[in-house]
Amino acid sequence: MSAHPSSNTVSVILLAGGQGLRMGAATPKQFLVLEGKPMARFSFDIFHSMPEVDEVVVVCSPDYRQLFEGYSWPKPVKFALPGARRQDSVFSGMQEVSPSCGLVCIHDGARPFIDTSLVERVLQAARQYGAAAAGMPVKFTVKECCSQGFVRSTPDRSGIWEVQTPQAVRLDWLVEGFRHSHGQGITVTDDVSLVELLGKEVRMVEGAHHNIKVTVPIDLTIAQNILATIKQSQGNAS
Ligand code: 30A
Repeated sequence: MSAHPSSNTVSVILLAGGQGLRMGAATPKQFLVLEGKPMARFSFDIFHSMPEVDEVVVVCSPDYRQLFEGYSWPKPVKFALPGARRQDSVFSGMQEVSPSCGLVCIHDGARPFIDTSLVERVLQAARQYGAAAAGMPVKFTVKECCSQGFVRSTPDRSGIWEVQTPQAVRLDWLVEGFRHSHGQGITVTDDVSLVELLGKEVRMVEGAHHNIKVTVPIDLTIAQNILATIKQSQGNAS
């Protein structure tokens, strides 16, 4: 097995380029404020607290860079411009990562509730297997429907996982994946297909139910509840 990356260093690409249209708000969802802190700063701060992480590349509109500037962070912070599709934003962030990094860890800024242990487990799996993603086994029934909206089948959901972030991959695999997809003009439609296209295996790592992606207005209420619950359990532990 030659899945081991040549370098142990980790660059994080924090995706925070969304426009916020689905939330019906002027502020993009990843910058809505939770208990005084813009959402994308929750995961940003977690990455800065981890010795395994060497730098953070924030993919966001220049209008929001100030949320990450003017502080003395423990690690270098770089910026990249968002692209039209998610994969374009990942590609844009990839241009800024240190070429000597072994692993790239991609995280969605609208997922504020990661902890160091989840990031560590994803990084560890990516070190071992080359690519890894957080996810959860789906706990609901899934239906396959025809274009008119009638149920055609009920797929067996055992073995079906919902993908979350963080995801981590060897830089050389990510570069190769983009060379491959750009060369063939492919739009990858799901979160793992770029690396899968290369015929590489992606290891799933069990994430957490509270690792939600804030997408629609009700998610903000859910996020406030999760944050209160996390704080309560931290209070109990100390
Ligand atoms: Cl980070 C996308 C997309 O952004 C994408 O739409 N794909 C990928 O294969 C990766 C790399 C990766 C996959 C699985 C586990 C870790 C990293 C990323 N984004 N495919 C489509």
